[in-house]
Amino acid sequence: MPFDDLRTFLRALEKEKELVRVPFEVDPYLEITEFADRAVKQQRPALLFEKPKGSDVPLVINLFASMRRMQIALDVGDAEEIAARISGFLQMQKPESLVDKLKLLPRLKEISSAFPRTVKDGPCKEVVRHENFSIEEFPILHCWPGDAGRFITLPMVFSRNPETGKRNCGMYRMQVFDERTTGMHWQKHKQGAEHYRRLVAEGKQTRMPVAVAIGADPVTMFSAILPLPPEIDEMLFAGFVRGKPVDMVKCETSELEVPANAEIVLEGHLELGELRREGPFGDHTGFYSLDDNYPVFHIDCITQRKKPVYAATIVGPPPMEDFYMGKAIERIFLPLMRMQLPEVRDICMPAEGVFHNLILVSIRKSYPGQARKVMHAIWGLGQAMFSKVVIVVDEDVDVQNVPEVAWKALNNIDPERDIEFVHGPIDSLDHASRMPNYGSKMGVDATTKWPSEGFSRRWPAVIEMSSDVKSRVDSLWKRAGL
Ligand SMILES: Cc1cc2nc3c(=O)[nH]c(=O)nc-3n(C[C@H](O)[C@H](O)[C@H](O)COP(=O)(O)O)c2cc1C
Ligand SMILES: [Mn+2]
Repeated sequence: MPFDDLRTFLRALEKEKELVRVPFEVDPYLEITEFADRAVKQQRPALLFEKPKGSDVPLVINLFASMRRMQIALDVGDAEEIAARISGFLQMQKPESLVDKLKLLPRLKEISSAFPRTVKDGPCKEVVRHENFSIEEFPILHCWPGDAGRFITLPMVFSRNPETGKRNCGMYRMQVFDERTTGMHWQKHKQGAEHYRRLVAEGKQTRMPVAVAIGADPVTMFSAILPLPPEIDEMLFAGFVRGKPVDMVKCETSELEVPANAEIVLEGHLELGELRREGPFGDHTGFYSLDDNYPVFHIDCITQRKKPVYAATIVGPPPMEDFYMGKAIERIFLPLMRMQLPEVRDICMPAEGVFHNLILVSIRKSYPGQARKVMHAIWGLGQAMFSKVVIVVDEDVDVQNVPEVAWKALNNIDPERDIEFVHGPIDSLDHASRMPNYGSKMGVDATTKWPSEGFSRRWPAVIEMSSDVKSRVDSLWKRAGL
């Protein structure tokens, strides 16, 4: 059964010994970060701080910070199960016989349960405040010593595309400026920023309504970070993954909708054209991302549960919680990538590459130059465009095994011949590119080179022991006392 809200998820985690309560006072200023950082690196349970200093609202962190917790969150034995369900859809055939048609029925149910439902009311409306509120009531983290202030780190930010009316939900951090004002750190390439640009270009209104939900059922929370194509509603995807529609409820002050089961909802608006310095912020690159100008979010109304739980995460030197979320995304999106790039066998984004710096790709090579074709396709594919280094290897290389990739790839390249540089869009968090958002990327063709690619020498085989000798030594091993 999918979780109905954050608290049922917390109960499930507690039952599985995947959640620890911290009953004494801990400071959201830096101290909770140090707890969360050590907990994720030592693979300890999620942490529920019952008494964050200076707030009556408990704080939960590291909800998704292990493979196991990711599985519980998504209610699967393995993220690959979701990938298999997606593949099932993509490969759906026209039913020929009655039996085929009957087999389709569960699929149809799956589709119908994916659509979000609009409901009249929900727990996120237990308390509605148009006045006399302050976000400083919540235990918002000051994560790292060099941060510009407190940041809301796990928000689901809702906006609408003014041209198509389609909804978007993205996770964009929000720096607290005062009791009712925050930053809105949607980077240039993200959907919230695109909606903002569309509204400015239309010139019909001066404000952009935005709603922010904090804490919900885990699949809905997770869906906010998915790199979906712009016009696909994250709430639809969440409903598909949950096998149950996401209930959405209309905001008090705008036409936007938010998950009815949310813990806390901040309703507000941006004044188009108003920008303010945001950052620095200790980011998921493991470095402080530089300060820059971003829109300002004005909060008009807070709706919440009577006793809300505040959900947060920290990012920083990897691996952090977002690595595990990213790993699940990698698994879920592989079949979608393979629709366009069928030669791709597997991909891996190692933790040290912080998603955008490194992607390892194994391919089944069938024609000359195919590794380069795959690199360029990745640079043209949604948020994979940010991949600063793409390393393409043959299908016999296990890309999940980073030492194996390093060993084989380094042996297989003639650097001047096999490395290619391109210019293009760069992740906003990259601090090394010559200018923000624009710079160079590198592709490494570490596949076996063919005569049809101009390689005329012989290519050696990888060393392997014969299997009969292996099994004989298996039996002698113990006799040797090893
Ligand atoms: C913990 C966490 C924090 C994030 N913070 C930001 C952020 O501040 N700004 C941003 O543009 N993307 C941020 N992201 C990445 C986006 O959520 C991600 O790119 C998402 O796919 C964007 O959705 P969109 O394509 O609908 O805009 C963050 C991701 C995670 C996991
Ligand atoms: Mn989106």
